Amino acid sequence: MIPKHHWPLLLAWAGLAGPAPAHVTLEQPKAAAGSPYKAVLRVAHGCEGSPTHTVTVRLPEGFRGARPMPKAGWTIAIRKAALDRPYDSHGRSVTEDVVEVSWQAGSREAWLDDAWYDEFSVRGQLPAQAGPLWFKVQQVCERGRWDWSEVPASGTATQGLKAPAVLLEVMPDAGAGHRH
Ligand SMILES: [Cu+2]
Repeated sequence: MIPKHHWPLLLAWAGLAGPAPAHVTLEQPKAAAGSPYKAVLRVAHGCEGSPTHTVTVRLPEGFRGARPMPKAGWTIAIRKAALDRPYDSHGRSVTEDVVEVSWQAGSREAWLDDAWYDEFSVRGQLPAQAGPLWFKVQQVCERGRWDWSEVPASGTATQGLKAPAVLLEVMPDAGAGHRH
């Protein structure tokens, strides 16, 4: 028995011609505006057979207060930047925020083999406004790299893009507010 909420996904797969694009995907590609969200990025393969040792995510504007989840064997680096539009959190003005998170394998043993998949998680607060958010992911391998950074000129369809950025659809939420 397949859970009901998986049906649209199966239908989407059935409609694809040729091999399914695995790439880098989000475990939950839709979430409610104004809610906390754990972005679980799934890296499904390496670079033409080569293992992955570094994954860097550029967070979309509006994804606030990001906190990466540690991974055994990997070290985390965070890059912060000043915000064009500061915001309030718990009564304090936030003027800079995390804009990029990077995981780097600490040793060869931790490398992600091309035949395996792994997950990289970062939690944050979604904007109150609905709309598409794009996570741009750089995947560096022993040989070669992927820049999952292509965004369609309009709309959210990524068909035909060789290395699409990872789309999160932020859906309107009637009861939106600041939650934890
Ligand atoms: Cu792929």
